[in-house]
Amino acid sequence: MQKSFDLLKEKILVLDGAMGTMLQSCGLKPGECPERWNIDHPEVVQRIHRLYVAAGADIIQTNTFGGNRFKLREFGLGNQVAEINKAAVRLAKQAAGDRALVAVSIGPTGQLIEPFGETTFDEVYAAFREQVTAAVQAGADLISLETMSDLQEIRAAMLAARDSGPVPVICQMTFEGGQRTMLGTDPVTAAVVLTTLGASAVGANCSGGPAELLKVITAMAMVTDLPLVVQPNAGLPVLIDGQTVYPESPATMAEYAVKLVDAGANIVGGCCGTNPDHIRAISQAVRGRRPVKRVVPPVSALTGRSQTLFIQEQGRPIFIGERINPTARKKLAEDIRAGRMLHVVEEAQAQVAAGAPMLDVNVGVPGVDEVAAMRKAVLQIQSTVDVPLALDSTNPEAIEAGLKVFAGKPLINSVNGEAKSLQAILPLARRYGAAVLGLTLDSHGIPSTAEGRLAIARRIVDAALAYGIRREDIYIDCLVQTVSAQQAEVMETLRAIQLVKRELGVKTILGVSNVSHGLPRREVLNSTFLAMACGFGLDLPIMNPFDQRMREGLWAVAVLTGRDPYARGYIDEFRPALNEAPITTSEAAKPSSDRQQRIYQAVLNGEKASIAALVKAALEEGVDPLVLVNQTLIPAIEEVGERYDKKIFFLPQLMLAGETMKAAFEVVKPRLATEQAQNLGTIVLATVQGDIHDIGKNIVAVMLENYGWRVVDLGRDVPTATIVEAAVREQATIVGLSALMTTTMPRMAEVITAMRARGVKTKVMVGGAVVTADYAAKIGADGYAADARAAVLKAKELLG
Ligand code: HCB
Repeated sequence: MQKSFDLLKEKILVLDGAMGTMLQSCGLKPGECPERWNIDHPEVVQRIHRLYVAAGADIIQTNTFGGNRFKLREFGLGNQVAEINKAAVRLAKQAAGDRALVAVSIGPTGQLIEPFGETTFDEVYAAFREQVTAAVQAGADLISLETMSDLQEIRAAMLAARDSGPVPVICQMTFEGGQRTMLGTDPVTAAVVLTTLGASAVGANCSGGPAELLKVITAMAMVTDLPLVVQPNAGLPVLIDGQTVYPESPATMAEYAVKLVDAGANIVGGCCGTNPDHIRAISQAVRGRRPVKRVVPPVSALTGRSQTLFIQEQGRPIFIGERINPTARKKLAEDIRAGRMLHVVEEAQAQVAAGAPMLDVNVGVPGVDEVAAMRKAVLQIQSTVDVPLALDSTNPEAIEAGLKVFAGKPLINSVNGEAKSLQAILPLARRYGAAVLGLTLDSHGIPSTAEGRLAIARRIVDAALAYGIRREDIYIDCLVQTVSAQQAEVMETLRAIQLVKRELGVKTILGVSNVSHGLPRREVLNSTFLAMACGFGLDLPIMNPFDQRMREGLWAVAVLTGRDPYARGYIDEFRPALNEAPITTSEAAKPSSDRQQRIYQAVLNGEKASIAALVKAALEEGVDPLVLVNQTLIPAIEEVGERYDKKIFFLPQLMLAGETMKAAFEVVKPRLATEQAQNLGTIVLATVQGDIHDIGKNIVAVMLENYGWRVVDLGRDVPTATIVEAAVREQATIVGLSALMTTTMPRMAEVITAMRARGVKTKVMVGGAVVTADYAAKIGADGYAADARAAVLKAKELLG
């Protein structure tokens, strides 16, 4: 029975290994055309295929890596593309029988595509189309796009592959050092773009060996739910006695194959330097393994060539810079009309410099050839700034021109609820792997109610889904009217945002500044409306990046809507520059080892999740728990306090540091309390009412227990009456009070007065950062302790 690509749902599929290096070992000379061997030496090519099938390959790849017209032209074979590719597929099919699938191997054209070179997207598309069509006609089961470094080239190949018939397409790029392709694309961006383009599997081949590709596969696994494919080289080649040698053995490649499968790979094979021995070892190693189940939450993302912008519900909201729009901008319109694009590019650069993570591009000047203008603008903008673009036009041809030349995943701005618009735009989004912005208007205009807008949004979303566009790639603009003309409708827009998100589960977009047309001080209205819209759930505002109030307002939005936990981002953005002079910690209290230094830093950073492990490790290494408390933890929290004083830190950081201390202390505490001694008596401890600081009081408690006291810890924020009650009930020898604020210190006096008024003679010891010996004496306390050690001594003294 013929194998099916669907098998990868149940098992790991094994791809074959290298063809080129195998042909070389069979006599292919340097400079000779490998693809010609499909015609001249078919028996050799077929023998290699058979060896791979016998080694356990589920998929074998044809000898057509350079079988496109550009490459074949170099050997005078430019007019034999169909013949060579068809012959190659026939050879592979005969060798595969029903034991393996045949994938036509499609490598790069070797051309530099615009803007880096002269070759156009259409020319490259045509070359791939010719090659893939021949291979598919000859019966190729799969299309394998491989060793691509240019995102534009693999996009063109992908379109050609999809246009050649319903054959699964596996897409592989090659990454230098596991980080970026030669033209700068990172694995995440590649995966996002290829997933939206409709690949059947994405991944990487070639590169510098399996260790590098493990990083690539791990990164891709986070952002795509597609099957992952990987074909590493047998390591980085080295030259030994004039021979190119690939270092990795079959056993090592097999070990890595298992690691790659564990990282999420579904299809594993080999590239340069691998041979049937490697594939046999890989096949044996992955036999019986089932694909790892990956749960990848839907990812809303747009990309440039070398970066991905995630539109998520965390952090500062992303926005789209709106300034490349000639409406009412004479100089820009003139620049576009003249086809110069100088101001367009300057405007793009300035917006990105002002912090715009994404740009809208509208070149709709009356009378201009918008198709040519869009093409040129996109090419030139992308040559200088690499951010995702929103291609903004009412002309589908202009949109398509932009989609072709933009290397990445753009946003189409826009489609609306009219059938004509949906039919023109949605197929473009699907074809070119773009996200789409739907305007809630149709032939009747913009509905005045939120419900009316929701109805149109639903129509757009349903149509987009029917075209195969993923829900996470649909953005709805609920359109705001100007408040001066339609005041009652502004709140309807906001309600619509909420409704659309809740009912349709898509992201929302809004051109914010429309709201203020016709009114003075537009920036006041714009920034307020922006904040309101974000409060209602707006995901992606379109706005002026030069409006500082709006830009900064987005940081405030992030804090106020809980998108910026502990206001970390806000504080980073707005705190005064860090004082260069280091904050001094006394010599004696300085952490002495790297480990302690790390713990010190962890308290400063508020790393409450990792502190326990760090402290545990330090204790296991033999650090004295008391030393850890006195020389690392306490100095660290004190430095937090100093930073707070100097307005370098703010309340969220104080809170995080406090929680981190608590987590650290949970680990240290049992170690401190192991040395039990005699029972000296009972001490009732409390932080006084109104004060929630208890780190110091907790340390005092542990130390007292450690020295033989029974401690009744009443906790923090403890009412005076409760303390007095406990002193009597527990027949306490000493009451220990803690206060850390000038506002709560008087509570200590209140406790002493209440005790004495009730005739309770129990001795009282006081402490806490703000308390002094003088103050203790003034309120009639029996003792004062500056730190936990002093508290132990003072308690003993009070015991007499
Ligand atoms: Co807090 N806080 N804090 N805080 N906080 C302080 C105490 C300030 C000094 C910071 C500042 O402004 N520079 C300040 C008080 C200023 C003042 O009154 N003059 C302050 C403020 C203002 C506030 C808030 C009002 C902030 C706000 O909301 N705007 C708020 C108060 C809420 C409330 O209590 N109602 C607040 C909140 C917090 C937390 C929650 C974020 C966190 C506490 C977490 C917790 O304890 N579970 C916190 C922290 C961590 C601090 C700092 C940074 C550290 C305190 C600390 O743990 N020190 C502190 C700044 C500082 O002190 N440098 C800042 C380390 C311990 C080991 O020292 O002095 O407590 P310790 O204890 C020693 C010693 O005094 C003695 O032994 C201990 C061990 O050696 N000892 C006793 C203590 N109690 C004893 C009792 C005895 O009988 C005998 C000895």
